[in-house]
Amino acid sequence: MQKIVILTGAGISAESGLGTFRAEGGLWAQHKIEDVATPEGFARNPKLVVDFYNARRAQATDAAPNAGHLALAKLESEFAGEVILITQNVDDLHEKAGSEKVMHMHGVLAGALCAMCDHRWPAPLVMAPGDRCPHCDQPSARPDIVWFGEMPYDMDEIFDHLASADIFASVGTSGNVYPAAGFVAEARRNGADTIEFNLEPSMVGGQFKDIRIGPATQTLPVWVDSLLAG
Ligand code: BJW
Repeated sequence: MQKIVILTGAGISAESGLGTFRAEGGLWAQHKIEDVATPEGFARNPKLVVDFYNARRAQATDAAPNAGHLALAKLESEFAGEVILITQNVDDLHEKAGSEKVMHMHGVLAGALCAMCDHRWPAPLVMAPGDRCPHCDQPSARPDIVWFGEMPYDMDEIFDHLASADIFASVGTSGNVYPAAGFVAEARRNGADTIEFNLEPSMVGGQFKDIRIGPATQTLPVWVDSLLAG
């Protein structure tokens, strides 16, 4: 049975109106990474960080999946082999499109995490600094987001999938952030065919066997239809 492992990044949600990070005018042009995407930034100014994620949670709640998300959901439901979807995105547009098994390696906007006991629970639409953990009752709730210097989720499972992938596809990610940027090398080492979908070659674009340049809403449906046609 063929196994396809797909990694998505902010680019797949761009055409749904959610901002990417490193584009001109993107999220990192508006906010300093070290202020809003590190545990140290959260310790310094929890309100700034909680407000940043409250705003993004509200925006994601209103967003709808696009043809790229829908194509990947169709692949999962119709492909005769196995499809593994790993996303760096914290929005839920893959789920809204109908994908059933999504690994959110950088966490989810819809989640809260206790900084004391690691308990995880559904976040309210608006979190506040000092919200209490329902498990240990400490005022230590934070967004369930993987910040720089923290270990992404599901890494053992992800590396197992990369070791047995026949095809590895990367969609809409700049290849700036590890460990995700290293997945193509890992998949290649294990013999997978590799393909990148992006508006331009990413930082690790040279490592892919094939590159499809263009908006994911256009390139993904074509690729999925060709895979389903056998
Ligand atoms: C389109 C499109 C369209 C636009 N169609 N395409 C030195 C060397 C190596 C590593 C390190 C190092 N120093 C530190 C590190 C580790 C660090 C790291 O990588 N730092 C780099 C800056 C160098 N990484 C970590 O700390 C990670 N943890 C870790 O490494 O733990 C230890 C470990 C060891 C061994 C194994 C495993 C782990 C944690 C990283 C956490 C990242 N968190 C963030 C923020 C939280 C989530 C959130 O707020 O949403 O995650 S950062 C941010 O970047 C976010 C994203 O998920 C991530 C990736 O961004 P992405 O998705 O690639 O977006 P962009 O904007 O960069 O790119 C968009 C792309 O789409 C572009 O290419 C466009 O062209 C394209 N595009 N429209 C198709 N329509």
